[in-house]
Amino acid sequence: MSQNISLTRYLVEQQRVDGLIPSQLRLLIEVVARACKSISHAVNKGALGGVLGAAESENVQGEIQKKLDIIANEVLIEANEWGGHLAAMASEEMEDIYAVPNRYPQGEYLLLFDPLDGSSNIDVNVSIGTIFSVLKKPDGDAAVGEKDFLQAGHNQVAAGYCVYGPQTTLVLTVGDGVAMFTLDREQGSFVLTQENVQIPPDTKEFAINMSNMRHWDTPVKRYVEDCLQGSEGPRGKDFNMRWIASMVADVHRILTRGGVFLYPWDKREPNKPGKLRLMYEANPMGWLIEQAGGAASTGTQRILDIVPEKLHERISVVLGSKNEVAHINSYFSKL
Ligand code: AHM
Ligand code: MG
Repeated sequence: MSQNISLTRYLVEQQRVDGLIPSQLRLLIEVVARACKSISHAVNKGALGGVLGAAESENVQGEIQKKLDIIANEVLIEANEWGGHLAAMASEEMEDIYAVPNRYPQGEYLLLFDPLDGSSNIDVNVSIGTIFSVLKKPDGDAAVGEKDFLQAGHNQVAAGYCVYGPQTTLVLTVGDGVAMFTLDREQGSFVLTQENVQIPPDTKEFAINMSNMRHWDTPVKRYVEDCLQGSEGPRGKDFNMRWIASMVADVHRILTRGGVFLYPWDKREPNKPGKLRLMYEANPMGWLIEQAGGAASTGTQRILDIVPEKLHERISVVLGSKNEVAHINSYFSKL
């Protein structure tokens, strides 16, 4: 693989040769990547940097924030607010949108992120990550507001994540397939390590938090029960299970070797459609998965077609290998 193509060169070529990325968007992606590099350094230092443990605060979702959640959120905001490429940002860690302050030029893009996904894994030295999604602010002179963000996922113009694991890897789509870049710490830059990522359409591996089984709805229960019966059951093959509890790491495995990931609606909080957030978790991951030839649904509907009603909307998520997602959807349609 071309060891010497940096993220910068890749983006310049996408802009110049393919005309896929306007310059503001290229700048935006580079700034997000720089912020991820800085978060990666903080993650790497761990206890030595005093970044582990809980902060004394809760986020809008009522979840206890970890110190690294807050640090990552601040890094992303500070990196992105002054460059002139953004109109506003939204984050899992902030109740309201963050409009770019008047002292800086306003750009035409909207950036959404989950600054540190998989927070429960921070203190135990397991892979975590940053997820991001980019939308265009709808035309019009009105000041930017939350309503500008409420667009279906198929309107995304860029999406990606950075996984902080044994390697730090940035995974990106601008609508022309999926590319992976590994952080070269000696060079200080992300280097292209895989292009045109393709997910195998069939799989024998599923990812779900099995401890919630008694809370699931019938279609999900039936699907998992059928998988567990392996070669003796209706699927006629043995399945393997993985659950990292960091969506970034589970999705990274699926992009690498296939599989399906499910975080379905369950009865614990029946009024919420699921645990994961639509706009900065399901949409960017759903688009990456589709761009790699996979599928992303709620069980009954394509995730990218959902028009959000609020910023922190939650959603049921089924994504991964195309034929397996279609098979899971069929359990829902049998109801
Ligand atoms: P977070 O954004 O607060 O870290 O929560 C999202 C995470 C996902 O990364 C992961 O798939 C899921 O929550 C794990 O949930 P559970 O603790 O039920 O296993
Ligand atoms: Mg998250």
